[in-house]
Amino acid sequence: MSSPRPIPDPASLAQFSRSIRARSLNPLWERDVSQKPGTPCAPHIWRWSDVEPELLRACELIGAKDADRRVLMLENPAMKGTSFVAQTLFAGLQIILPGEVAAAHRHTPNALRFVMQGEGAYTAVDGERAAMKPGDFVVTPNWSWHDHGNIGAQPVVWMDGLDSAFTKFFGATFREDYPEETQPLHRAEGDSLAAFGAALLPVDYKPGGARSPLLVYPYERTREALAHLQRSGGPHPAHGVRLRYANPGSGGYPFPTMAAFMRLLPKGFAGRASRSTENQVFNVAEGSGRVRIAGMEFDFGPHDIFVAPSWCEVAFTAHRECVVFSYSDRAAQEAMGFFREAEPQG
Ligand code: 1HN
Repeated sequence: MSSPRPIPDPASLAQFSRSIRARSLNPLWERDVSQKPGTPCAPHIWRWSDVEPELLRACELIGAKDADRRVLMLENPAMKGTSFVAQTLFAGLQIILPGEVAAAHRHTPNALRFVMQGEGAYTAVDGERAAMKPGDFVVTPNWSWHDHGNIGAQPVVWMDGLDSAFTKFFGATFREDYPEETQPLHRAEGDSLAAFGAALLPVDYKPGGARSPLLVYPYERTREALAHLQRSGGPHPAHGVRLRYANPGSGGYPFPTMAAFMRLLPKGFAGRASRSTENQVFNVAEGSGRVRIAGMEFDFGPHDIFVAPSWCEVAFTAHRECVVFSYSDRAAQEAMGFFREAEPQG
C-alpha cells in the first residue's frame, strides 16, 4: 500500500494547469470519460409532400448548367452546417429533367442511388450505362467516372447516399472532372447484371475488392425475392422480411463503408423495438406506417425519408404492406469491430 498522498496546494495545481495547457496538454482525469454510445444526430423525417414541391421549384430556378448536380441535401437539424444526415452519412435528393445531362466526374467518396420517381434517366459508371427505374439500387464505387442523363419525358428523382463523411474525416476527399461532358461507353447496357447478377461469376473474375462489380440491383428482382421470402419464412419480429444488398463477388456489402437493405413489412405488422450502433437512413418505396425512433413517432408514406441515429430504439408499424429501403454505416462498423445490436425486451 502506498502512503496517502499529501493534498497538493491550490497554487501548485493552478500553476501546473497553466503550464500543461500552454503546451497543448490536457488532463484526462478532468474530462468526462463516461464512454457511451450515441451521436449528436437527431431522429428526423423528411416528408415527400414537403420535399417534392421544393425539388420542382429548384428545377425552375436552377438550370442543369448552374449546378453540377441539382441536389437538395438532407441535413440533420441537430447538425446544422455539416451537410450530413447523420454523423457518418450524406443524403441528398437529386432531380434531373428530360434532356438534361449531369456531367462526368469522379470522387473518392462512394455513392449509392435509390431511385424514387420517374423513368427515362440513366447513369453511366466506368463505361457502362444503366437505365434507372423506381426502386432500383445503383452503385457508384469510389473513384469511378460517373455521369447521368434523362432521355425520357418525365423528371426523375433519386436519393444519393454518400460516405463523404468518412473521406472528410480522413482528409482524403479528392474529385476530378472528366474532360468531356459524358464518358465513352465501352460495355453494353446490362453487361454487369448479366455477368454478376445471376449467382454466376466470370471465370477469371478475382473477387477481392470491397466494391460491388454490379452496377444496378433492379427493383423487380428485389421485390420478387422479398415476396418469396415472405411466403416461405415470414417476418423477423423487429425487422420484417429483410434482405441485404450483397457484393456478388464476395458476399459482403456493396461498399467498404455502407450497407444497404430492403425490407417488407406485411400489412398490420407491429414490430418489436430494436437498436444498433448503425446510423441508418430509410426511404419508403411503398406503403404507409409509423416508425418510433428514440421515443419519437413519425407517420410515413411513399418517398418519405427518415434517419435513425446510432443506438436509438427503432420500431415499425405497417398500416399497409410496406417496402422500405435503407442504408447505413454498418459495413464500416463491422470491418472495424464496432457494430453492436440489441433487441430490448418489453
Ligand atoms: C455527387 O457526385 C453526386 O454524382 C450526387 O450524382 C451527390 C453529393 C456530394 C458530393 C458529390 C452525383 C453528391 C455528389
